[in-house]
Amino acid sequence: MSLRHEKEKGVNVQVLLRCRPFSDDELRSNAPQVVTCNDYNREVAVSQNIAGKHIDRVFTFDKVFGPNARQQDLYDQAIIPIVNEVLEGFNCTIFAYGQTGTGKTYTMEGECKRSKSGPNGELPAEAGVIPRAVKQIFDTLESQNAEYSVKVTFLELYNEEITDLLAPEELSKVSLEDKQKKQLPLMEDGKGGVLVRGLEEEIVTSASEIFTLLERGSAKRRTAETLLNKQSSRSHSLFSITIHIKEATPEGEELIKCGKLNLVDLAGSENISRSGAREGRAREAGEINKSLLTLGRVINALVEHLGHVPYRFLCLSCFFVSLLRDSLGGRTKTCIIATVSPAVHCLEETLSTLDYAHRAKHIKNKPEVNQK
Ligand code: ADP
Ligand code: ZZD
Repeated sequence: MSLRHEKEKGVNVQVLLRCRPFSDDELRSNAPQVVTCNDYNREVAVSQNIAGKHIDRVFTFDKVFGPNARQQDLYDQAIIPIVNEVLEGFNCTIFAYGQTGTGKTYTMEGECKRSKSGPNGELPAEAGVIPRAVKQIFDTLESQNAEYSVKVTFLELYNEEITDLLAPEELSKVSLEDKQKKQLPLMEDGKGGVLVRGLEEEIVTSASEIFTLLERGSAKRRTAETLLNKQSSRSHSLFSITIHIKEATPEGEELIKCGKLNLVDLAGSENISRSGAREGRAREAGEINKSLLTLGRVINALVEHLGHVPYRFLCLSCFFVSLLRDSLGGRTKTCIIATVSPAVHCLEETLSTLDYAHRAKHIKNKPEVNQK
């Protein structure tokens, strides 16, 4: 599609589906398989037997990654082009959406069971989107003859609270009474968005520096989870990387392009309320994750073209809302990676994830390059 066309018509949110392999436990218990992926045809089939009747539902997505797809396959086929657009000066957001235990964190972060990286600075095979994107960005910038700067932030949202995972202070000092004080203040950025004041924005000069920060961030998250008794399935995490590139136009003028990549690992989708009844119960229990509730409502409203999109619904964390606002129907290019399990015991959540993800395909954004 031509750039002008994109600007006028908007581009759809890109929706990918990834199904994880059976876990060892599921294999041991001979869990029946209900999800079948056809990566080539971009189709996912869910089959179930109800009262002796066999029912098949088939969904088509922009891309489908079955249980055999490796981290590198997903990255090469779906993420490389997005990161290239960030390097061209677009804002892009990638969300991982799905039930807890289906591979959101595996997809976004990955795992490094043994060494942090292979020889020659190569990433481990299990590295996810975040480390691969960082590597692609620095490899590209270092091969170009341009001046650049790179900044990263890494934060976590739990209920209405933001934790800065890069802030240097000792987490052992964080106590429950201190928690209030550690909340980051939010302020308007004057452009309709919201900024987190006091958020640690680390300027980094190499990929290896980012890995040190990631290590700090994930250690900090683990400590916070234990100390504050958090349920990680209820928190969202956001890693973002902002790039400024100074270029000279053929006329010798200076041009600054600014691209930003947001990588969001959403809380488990099973926490999203879909029926009023369930919401009522959750509210009684006083445990609604407001941000999550709203993501579902935002998707619904956008898909149904309701005049009023409830971004501010329930006065949830403004920062996350402003990210959603821009990523679902705004100026950002957005990709949703929906994750599911192949096993029968997840069937209900799998169908709900597939339905939501399928609906999100209709959301359109109007991406614009940021340049001065
Ligand atoms: P979530 O973040 O959605 O709760 P995780 O990323 O923690 O889920 O994944 C749950 C488990 O499944 C982990 O042990 C992870 O290693 C494994 N897993 C998830 N996706 C894959 C995959 N595509 N290939 C291999 N293992 C996976
Ligand atoms: N998923 C792991 C972290 C966790 O939950 O702790 S894996 C990647 C992105 C953001 C944060 C951490 C990582 C991760 C890592 C693990 C340990 C120390 C540093 C970073 C990782 C995995 C593979 C390649 C690079 C980084």
